[in-house]
Amino acid sequence: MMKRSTILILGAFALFGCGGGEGDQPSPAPAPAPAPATEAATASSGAMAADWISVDDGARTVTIDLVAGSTDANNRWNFNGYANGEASVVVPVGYTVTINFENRDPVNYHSVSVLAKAASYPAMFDDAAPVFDGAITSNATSMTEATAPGGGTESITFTASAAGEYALVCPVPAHAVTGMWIGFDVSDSGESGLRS
Ligand SMILES: [Cu+2]
Repeated sequence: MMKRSTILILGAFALFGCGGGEGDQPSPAPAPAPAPATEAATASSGAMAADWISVDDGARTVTIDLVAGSTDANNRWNFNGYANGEASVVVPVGYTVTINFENRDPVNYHSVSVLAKAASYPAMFDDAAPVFDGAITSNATSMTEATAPGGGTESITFTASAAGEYALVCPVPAHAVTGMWIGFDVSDSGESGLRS
């Protein structure tokens, strides 16, 4: 028994060793074209163009047409159909960002503030102060005085002065805790667009 097992083990070792030796040799087959793999990598990790995000690299500006309640996703408590951080707007660091905010929810007031990214947000905000000066709509924590339902609008402008991961959050009570926020990434690589 011992002798036969030894022979089997040696035989298996010889097979693996032989295979490894062949693998070390240069392959005669032509290398696959690299283009498809490169495109796939870009699509899965990079930001894509979106028709509601306009970037002017010459002027170093980004204009975001941010709409609350444009779809019924998350009970209309969404930004351009996204909630729970499932998408992120990406802007280059140092750019001037204008958010043209519109509330198409027929019922609820909404708002937006650029806050530090977090795993979750509280139901009530003592302080929804934005991370960048001016990056908040008026009366942002009010259920009755934020941007009005049925088409209310407000524009805000600020400078995305520091690279990092932030979020566009609605600080109206109970909205952010139930998912009314998306990511807002300030890139130091010049990348811009929508990552989803
Ligand atoms: Cu809201």
